[in-house]
Amino acid sequence: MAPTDSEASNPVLIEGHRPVTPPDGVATWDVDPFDEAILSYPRDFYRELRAQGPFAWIPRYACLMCGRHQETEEVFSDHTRFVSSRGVGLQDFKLEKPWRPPSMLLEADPPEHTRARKVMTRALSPRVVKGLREYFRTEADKLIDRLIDVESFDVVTELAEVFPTTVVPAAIGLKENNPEFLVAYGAMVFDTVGPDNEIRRRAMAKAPDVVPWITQACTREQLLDDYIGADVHDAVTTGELNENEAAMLVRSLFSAGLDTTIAAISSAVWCLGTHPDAFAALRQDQGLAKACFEEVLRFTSPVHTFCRTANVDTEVAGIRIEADTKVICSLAAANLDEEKWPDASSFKIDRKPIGHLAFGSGIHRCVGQTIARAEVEAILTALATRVGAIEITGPATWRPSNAINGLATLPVRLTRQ
Ligand code: OVM
Repeated sequence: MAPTDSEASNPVLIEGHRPVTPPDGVATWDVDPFDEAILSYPRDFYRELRAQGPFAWIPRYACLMCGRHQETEEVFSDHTRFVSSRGVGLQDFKLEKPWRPPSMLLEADPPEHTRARKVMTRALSPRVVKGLREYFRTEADKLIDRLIDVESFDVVTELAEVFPTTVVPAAIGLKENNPEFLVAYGAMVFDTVGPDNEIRRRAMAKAPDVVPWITQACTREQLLDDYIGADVHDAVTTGELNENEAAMLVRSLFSAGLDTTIAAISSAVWCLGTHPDAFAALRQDQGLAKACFEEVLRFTSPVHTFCRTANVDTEVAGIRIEADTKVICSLAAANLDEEKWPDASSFKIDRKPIGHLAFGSGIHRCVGQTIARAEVEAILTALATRVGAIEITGPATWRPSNAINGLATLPVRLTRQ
């Protein structure tokens, strides 16, 4: 049975079910964190958010928001007080119907989450990723070779989108790939974290075409034997999952595994293009690829925002948080917190920013991070070994998304070394 990702529904706010006044000691901040202008250039907003205190009250959405490292990590990692099963966007699944059947990983709590996570951890084990590394390296080398000495090309469409939408479906074993639909689906997943704004509606406009295709792509019949997708479906044979649940977990691979790495790869090229000395250091020592990616994650936060919902009356940093309160966690603001990272607004390739929140923290911490690392390190290594200079040839523009921080366009020229 396929997941019944049925018709998309817009959020319907049910009044009176959520605290509508700020807790004592929290400043009210009349701002829209999902405003396109803020999402396209968020750094000043992040600084103001941190300056508000541990939390700010956002009256427009009747939510708390945090962006200091300490409190963001506390909220994000405590799954007993701050649950995910009520959705990780502004919508409270207890009150409003989600646009798709909730993810068994992202939008779940223990014990359901634990059961799904166990299957996914096995399907994405170090042994599996080790087996993909050489394939990723070969594909990255081929792609970079093709792009070297091209007058100018767009990193987003010609490199960052091409690579994950080629190698990830291949690793999953998807029989009939459709990169355009996979990218469109990623936009739906992440833009529905936000309110019913233009950004969300634009992404959801493609749902009638894309959702049925994704639903089909997650079924056992569409997946080749002996690849990651079939490995997930093997959990049906062992009795750990039913068929519908296995398809839902494959859906998580498509949901979480593309938009995120597309943003990460384009941001990595942007970081190196704008910091030639960092690129020179990477060329000198390819061993820096790992550290470089960690700093790209901290500096750019491919997922900038997810929410949690307080399930009990509690307290964080001396602030009372009432049960049913949504907390918007700005992972990107936390990753730029000067209190945590000296000279936080500088990109330092050898910083080794242990404790960044780009992969989240706690029990939901990115289960695919080893595969993400293998992908990005393959691209960084290909650049370091083949390219002499990354020259940005036109304006870099950022794509306003309700949850992804990624470029819209990045024109560059790569010169052969
Ligand atoms: C999922 C999912 C979707 C988006 C992101 C994510 C970052 C997971 O459907 O399970 O993790």
